[in-house]
Formats: sequence, structure tokens, C-alpha cells
Amino acid sequence: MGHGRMLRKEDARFVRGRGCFVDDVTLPGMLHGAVLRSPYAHARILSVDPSAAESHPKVRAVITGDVLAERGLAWMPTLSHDVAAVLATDKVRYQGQEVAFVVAEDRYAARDALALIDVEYEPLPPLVDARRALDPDAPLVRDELDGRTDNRIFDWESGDAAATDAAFAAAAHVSSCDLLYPRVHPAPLETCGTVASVDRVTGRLTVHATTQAPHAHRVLYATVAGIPEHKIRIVAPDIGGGFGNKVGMYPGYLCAVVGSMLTGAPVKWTEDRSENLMSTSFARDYHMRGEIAATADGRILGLRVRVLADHGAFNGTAQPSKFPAGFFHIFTGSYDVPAAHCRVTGVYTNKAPGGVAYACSFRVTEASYLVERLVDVLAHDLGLDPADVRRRNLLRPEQFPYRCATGWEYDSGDYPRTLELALEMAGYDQLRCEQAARRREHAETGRGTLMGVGISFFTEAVGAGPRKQMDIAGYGMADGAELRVHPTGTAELRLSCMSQGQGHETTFAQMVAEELGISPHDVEVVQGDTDRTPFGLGTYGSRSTPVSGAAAVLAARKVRERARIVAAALLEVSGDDLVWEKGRFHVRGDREAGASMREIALAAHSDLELPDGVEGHLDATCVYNPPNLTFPCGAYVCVVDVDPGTGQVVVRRFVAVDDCGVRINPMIVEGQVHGGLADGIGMALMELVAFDRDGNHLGASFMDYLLPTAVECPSWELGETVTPSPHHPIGAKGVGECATVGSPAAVVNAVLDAIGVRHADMPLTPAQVWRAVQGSPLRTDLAIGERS
Ligand code: MCN
Ligand code: CUN
Repeated sequence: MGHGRMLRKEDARFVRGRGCFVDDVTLPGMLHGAVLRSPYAHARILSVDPSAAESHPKVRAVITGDVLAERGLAWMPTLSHDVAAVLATDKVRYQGQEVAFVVAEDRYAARDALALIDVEYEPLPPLVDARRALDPDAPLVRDELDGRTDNRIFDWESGDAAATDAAFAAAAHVSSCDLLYPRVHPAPLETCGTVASVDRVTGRLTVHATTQAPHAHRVLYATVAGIPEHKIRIVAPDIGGGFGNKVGMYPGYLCAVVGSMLTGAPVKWTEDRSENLMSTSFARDYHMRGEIAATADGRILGLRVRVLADHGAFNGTAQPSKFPAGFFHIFTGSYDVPAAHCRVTGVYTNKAPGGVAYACSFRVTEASYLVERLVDVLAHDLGLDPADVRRRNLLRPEQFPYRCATGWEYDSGDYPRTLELALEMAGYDQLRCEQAARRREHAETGRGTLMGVGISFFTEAVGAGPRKQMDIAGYGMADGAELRVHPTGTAELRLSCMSQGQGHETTFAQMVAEELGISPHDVEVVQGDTDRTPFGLGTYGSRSTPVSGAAAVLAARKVRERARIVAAALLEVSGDDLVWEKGRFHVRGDREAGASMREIALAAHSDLELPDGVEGHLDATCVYNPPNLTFPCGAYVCVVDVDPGTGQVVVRRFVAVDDCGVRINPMIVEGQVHGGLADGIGMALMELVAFDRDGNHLGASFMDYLLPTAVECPSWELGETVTPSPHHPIGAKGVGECATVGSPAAVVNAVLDAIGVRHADMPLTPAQVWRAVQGSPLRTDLAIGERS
């Protein structure tokens, strides 16, 4: 019953190939859509002639920007106070941008007809390098916005600049470093897609879509398309990975809706891999300058950070409205830093929009990488052991709840114990001995590989709201849960969050089962259908367990209190005289006299006389507005072998000690950590969305955009500490993005430790490592063609 290593309920269908993904949805009379995309990163559109495509025998409609403009749909609001073109009308602003949409009788005809659309472009010089975005002669990306004269989207700061300057002025030592967190892509296994169906009689719109946030999408459709919410149903069936890629709205979704309006038939649109990699939400692209002030023995006194954030052509980043740089200002990480300040400048470039996504926790990824790299740079500069520098600065257990220099209140944690456990599991001291021996051998013989040990310690901030501080497009970040208990004692839990592979059908059933003392197999979890679930902002920022999980648990506790009233009537005693034991109330002092949840549920629906004012049935709902985020943490140790002759890196070992508070299903948590660690190896060593000088996207297939496989991953060595969140009803913290946030720094620190280099940017490909060994690391943000 309840919490524990239960096998995932959803796998019964997944391992049999019986899942139902959006592309599996087939509706009667369904047509198929395809998107025509811009070959240029920046060009004026002189004309779009769809006539040849329209006369293709199987084509039913061609939608251009002008067709949308007639309906007021050419531009849609983004989640970040910007507008984005649905289909380009005036200019194309990145390669792969949507220009036209064909609706045809089959997928192949739709694709074929794309070639018949005649678009005349006048190529313009593109802005590819964000560092040139604010130059006076830089191409203006968003010239259509009124009064705009430069590419600045926002300037945002956090922390105390004066106190930080004072800390730096007084410090014995300052280290600084320029770091790039390169543009990467979440690359979910299933690409994005939709099936839109407008019923011309009822006016009802049904959208099957790959979305992590069905209710947020419904609100957006209502605002954009002018269809009232109660006439819109969003269904997210099974989702083959999201990783943030499926939070926002994409033009293809809206075009399918318009296609259905025009033809009266359902329209399916499924993007291919290249479309997904080129045009949907990318991640990172943060140019960071970090400075760290410290005492001579490595006690951190201050942190100062400047960031240039490349947001692409539209500001489409999905952040809580008040935080244009997400939660980046949690960059003091896991350390007791008295003074800190950051300034983030967001700019437009001629690249695909997005800018969050990929297990990012609203930019904690960049923040965590920055501080963990800076601590290693500090250790390098002062000639100290990076483990010792961390020991000297980690928050101590008695400092919690801890308010960091930029204002976040960390809820709980035992950082020293977590670090020591990881170091002990790794055998840190022996590893350092081995490293010294290997270095000696290499110096003497010029042969053999070098080995490196990298440490990272991260603090995550997950579970957004509270709604007063956090909203997306004006909608507060609180989530609902509805729990129905059927007369036979089985239950149905309806949620606003949406699993993309995280196993919610299992863990949420376990949470309710634990509270009600019934079997998790008797709890059906319903999500991903706005007709059947309560409002809420969905799954991202690892907020499902902290927010929807709390809602589910509290709804179950309400059910239990209702059950107490019913049991009291049934057993003819006062409710106060009843004692709860898992799944059953019994009369105090008489264990035999009791009633099980099943008996109580039946009684609640029967002719049993209940006290005045008690309505019967056991169903309950809860809307949970979290009082704070939860702050999971973790200590990671990575061991790599590096061949300095070829630059080849082999990740030999990876030790990960995670603290996500109380674990509902330890097996699922470990699975989440495994996935995130693989992400970390991918980003640190191989993943990169690169562009050439002309803004051509150089990573539009898995031949170029490299993802890690089991071959690159070691057998993970996991450990845990458990400090419950004091404000979550069961002490759970989120974990879904932890390992992605925490692991890249450990890998990078390990590689640089092996070759004795102060800093080189990700991805540490063999070429990059080789160049770093030679003393001139590459810049990875520029074109591959320029890398010589
Ligand atoms: N869990 C648990 N005990 C805890 C914390 C979590 O048992 N103390 C369980 C949860 O109940 C849930 C899973 O672990 O089944 C992840 O929970 P949580 O940390 O609440 O994260 P979310 O469910 O909100 O998932 C979102 C998070 C994000 S934002 C990204 S990005 C990401 C990630 O999850 N995308 C994923 N993990 C992913 N895993 C898969 N397979 N696919 C994705 O697209
Ligand atoms: Cu930022 S990727 Mo997850 O929050 O969906």
C-alpha cells in the first residue's frame, strides 16, 4: 500500500506498444497539415503565391499569413509579454520559421504541395551572434515593433549591487571567468503534434495536442482564437517526453485549428525531427561573466554576474511573469554568500525562439552551472582542493530556513552530510591518489590517459507558486485536484498536471493510496483532458509533486475526514472516538469494532442516516497554492578518463546523492535521476545547437545534434539523504529536473580537472578538449565552419 518501489502502472501499455500518442489519434474524415518553413534566417517576404499548391488535386486549403491576418490570427501572444508570428507576413526572422500551412488529404500530398508554394524572399543580413545584438549597426530583428531601435528585450537585476561591490573591494582575492552555456535542445523522443477538430454545428473545438499544460493551452486558444473556453477541449493523451519542449504554443497547432475551421474536417499536424530541432523551444544560450570574491583560504564573500541572454527572434520563454530571467538569481547556489548581484540582459537574434525548456527549472540550470564552475575556478586559482572549498562554504543545517542574498528562502537540507556521503561513495581521497600517479606516469612516459574528478553541489528551486509571486500570463501558479471515491471504495484522482514520462499514474495513485489506506491499483489517475480535470498550470519546473501532489494529498485528507463522519454514523459513536489505522477507522479501545474504507464508501452512498448538514458521498477537491518553492539538493562526483592526444573523454563513474525530501516511489525517483544524469553528460560533452554565419541551423538531425546513449553513460552510483520539506504535506520535494541541473558542472569540472585547464566551454567534444590541452579552446557558440 502507498509509498514504495511499485512498478509503473503505465508501463503495462507502454511496454506492449499500446500507448496512445497524438499521432495515434485518427478521427473520421481527418486531413493532414504540413508547414512551409523559411530557408533564410532573415529575409523580407516580397510575395507568397499559393495558387499552384491550391490546385493540387489533394490539397484542401493553403493557409498563409494573409489568410490568418484576415482573421486577426497572424500574431499570437507569447508567455512573456511578446507577440510571435503564427505565419510570417512581413519578414522571416529565423531559419525554419513558419511561412505557410497546407491542408491535404494525406500527409504525403501535404508535404509535396509545400514545394508548389512560391515565396519570393529578399535576404537580409542576419544577427547570429548575441554579443553583437546591441551594436549600433546590428541588424534590427524586430523592426515591426513600434518605436523599437535596438534588440534589447529586457534588462533585469537582482541582489544588492552596492553591498556586492563593497564585498569585492574588501576581498583578498577575486576570480572571474567568462562562461557560455550553449544553446541546446530538449529533443523529446516524440516530436510535437496536434489533431484539431472544429464542430461547425456546436462551435466546439477539440484539440488533441502534445502539451505539458492542457489548461494553459486552453486559455491561450481562447484568447488567441476568440473561442470561449467552455467550447474548447484540450486532450493530451500519452506524451513521449516533454522536457519543457511541450509547454508553449507552436504555430503548427494554431494552423491546424484554422485548417479545421476552413475545411470543416479534423486536421492532424505532426512535425518531423528536423522541424522539432530547428523551430521549437531551445534551451540556455546564456553568455555569462561570473566574478567571485573570497578570502585567501577560499571563503566566498561575494558573487557578481553579468548575463547576455539570447532569446532568439521572439521572446517565447515560459517563465513566471515577474522573472524575465527565470530563477537565475538563485546563483549563490548551495553556499553561504553574504553579497550577490546579477544583471541579465535579454536580446533578440535571428534564431528560433524559446529559451527555457530542457529540464531547466526556470534557469536554475544556468545558475547552478555558473556557480559550480566558479567555485572550481576559485579553487584552481587559490591552489585549493575543490572539495575543501565547498566544505568551507556550504550552508550548514542550522542555517535553514535560509534566505539567500537574492531573497529566496531555502526550506531545508543537510548539505555537509550530502557532500560527505557522495565523496565517501566515490572514494575521493583514493581517486586523488590515483590521479597523481597517472599524472606522474603521463609526465614520465608521455603515454596513457589522464583522469579527473569533478564535483558539483546543486540547490534546486521547484514547485512554482505561490500564485501571488508567480503567474504565467496573468494566471496564478496554483493547481487543483479532485478526488472521487466510488461506492465500492475505488477512487479516481483528477489532476491539472500532465505526465510526459514521469510516471504520474503510479506515484499520484500511491500518494492517495497512502492517505486512504487503499491499494494504488484502486486509484485511477486522470490527467491531460480539460473536460475531465480541474484548472491548473500543468507540469514543468518539477512542480507536479510539490503542487499537484500536495493538492492530491490534501484532497485525500478531506476524504478521510468525511469518511470519519460516515464511519461514526455507521458505528454509532462520536467521530472523536474513532482511531484511523491504514484503510480503516476503529473505535478507541475496541479494535474489532471498525469499518474499512470500502465499507465506509458504500455507507456514504447508502440510506444511512448522516448528521444534519452532512451531504454524503466522500468526494473532495483541493486547490493548492504553495507557500514557497521546495529546495531539493544534491552532491555529484564524476570521474573521467581523458586521452590528451585525441581529446576523447570517457565517463568512468558517476556518483549522485540526491535529497528530494520524502520519496514517494524511490524507483521512479532513481529513474528521473538516471535520465537527468544522461542529459548532463550529453550537454557537457556533445549537445550543441550551432549556427553558421548566415544563421543556418547546423544541428537539425540526430546525425548533427548528438544525444548521449547508454554507450556514453556509466553505471550510475546513487545515494540519498532525506530532509523533508517542512511546508509540503508529505515532505516531498520535486526531483524531475534535479540531475539535469546539477550534473553538467560535475562532468565539465572533471574533464578540466583531468587536463588541468582553468576553463573551456561546453560541449567538451574531443576537438574542444584537444584544443584546450593545446591551450586554445574553441568558441562553441559560433559556426562549426569558423572553428579552425
Ligand atoms: N517523485 C517521487 N518522490 C519525490 C519527488 C518526485 O516519487 N520526492 C516522483 C513524482 O511523483 C513523479 C516523478 O518523481 O512521478 C517526477 O516528479 P516531479 O519532481 O514532481 O516532476 P514532474 O512530475 O513535475 O515532472 C516534470 C519534470 C520536468 S519539468 C522535466 S523538464 C522533465 C522531468 O520532469 N521531463 C521529463 N522528467 C522527465 N522524465 C521523463 N521520462 N520525461 C520527461 O519529459
Ligand atoms: Cu524547464 S523544462 Mo521542465 O520545466 O518542463
